[in-house]
Amino acid sequence: MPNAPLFIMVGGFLGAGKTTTVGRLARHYQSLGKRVVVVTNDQAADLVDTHTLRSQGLEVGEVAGACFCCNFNELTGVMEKMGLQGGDALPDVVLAEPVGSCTDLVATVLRPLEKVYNRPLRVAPYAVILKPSHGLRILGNHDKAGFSPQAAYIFKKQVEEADLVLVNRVDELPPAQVAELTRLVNEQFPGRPVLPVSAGTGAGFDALLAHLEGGSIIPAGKTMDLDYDVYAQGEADLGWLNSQGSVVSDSPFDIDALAIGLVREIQALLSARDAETAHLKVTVKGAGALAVANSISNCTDPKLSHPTGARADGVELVINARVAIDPETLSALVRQGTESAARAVGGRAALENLRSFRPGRPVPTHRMPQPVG
Ligand SMILES: Nc1nc2c(ncn2[C@@H]2O[C@H](COP(=O)(O)OP(=O)(O)OP(=O)(O)O)[C@@H](O)[C@H]2O)c(=O)[nH]1
Ligand SMILES: [Mg+2]
Repeated sequence: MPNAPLFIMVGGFLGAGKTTTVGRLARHYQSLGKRVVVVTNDQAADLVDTHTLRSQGLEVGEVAGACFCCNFNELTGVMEKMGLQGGDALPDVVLAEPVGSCTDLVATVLRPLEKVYNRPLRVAPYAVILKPSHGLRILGNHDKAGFSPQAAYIFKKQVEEADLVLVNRVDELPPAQVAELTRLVNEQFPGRPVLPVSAGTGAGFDALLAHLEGGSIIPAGKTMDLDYDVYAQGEADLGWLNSQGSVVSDSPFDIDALAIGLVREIQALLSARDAETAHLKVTVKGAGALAVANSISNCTDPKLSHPTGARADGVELVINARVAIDPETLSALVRQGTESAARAVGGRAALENLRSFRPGRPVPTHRMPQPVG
């Protein structure tokens, strides 16, 4: 099937760098003249990731409301709607980003795509991004890893099922930490290539592309054991919040200042409660521009990942937060932080469609732990 679409799923924990990686891979394939579609995924609607990738000019479909594994038919449905089904619109590359608290994706998504889904696809080896800020603490078995042991179990299982492991953020990570993370993966999950990469700068991506296009790396017989009770508890330990909103003011304000202010204010309120952030991300859209700001842990400075330099007197917000805290408190803190960030730029905030919850137990559509025959 040399001409079949290449399906690349990039996994990794919340805030590991999946969207940044997918965006970079998409631009690479586009620069080769290929048609690329991206599929994003979340437990609820209003995804910062979809807005971020669309603002880069990419074709993006969304599976919202459940993870790929629990909503397999929606994944294939979205791919078909986006033109996987033959004809002139056949894409060359499908890039898929799963929910960052999901695992067992080889058995529930990649093998069913090869076996059950009745269309030709070349499924690339499964690359999982290791998030350094939590990886050092979780794989290093530190006392204060930030998350419950059950959430840490998911983090480790994600690495275990990888065909190759990407140590991300090498642009800012001291070489000793890159070496330590590589050592921890080699010791605990031997046999997987470990690539140092930077989704931010593209360092290491030539090697990544060579692996992705080079076929399966770990023998297909590999099957991962997974305790779904622990997995479900680990997901439920995270509070999940997706919201839209707006900020208006009598005079134009700096939309980058609002984006980073939102993340800083909410992050400070969460840190004061000792609630570990897995990923807090916001988009602020106004004057035809989209600012994006993120925080990926309580020990990492919030970052304006897409500055715009734009000013506006009215903007739309999307806020996605995944934090080790109960959903009710998370809602209250996000409201409080949003109001004070809006005041700081001379504006007034309103949040709409705010949904906060604990993710439910994963019940995969298919589970194929056996090797594809
Ligand atoms: N310095 C640096 N920052 C990075 C790198 N990769 C990602 N980031 C930043 O890390 C944050 C999270 O990146 P995302 O790509 O959104 O992470 P994700 O895995 O898609 O997050 P979720 O979808 O929420 O699970 C953003 O602020 C990115 O700009 C990198 O290689 N270097
Ligand atoms: Mg993402």
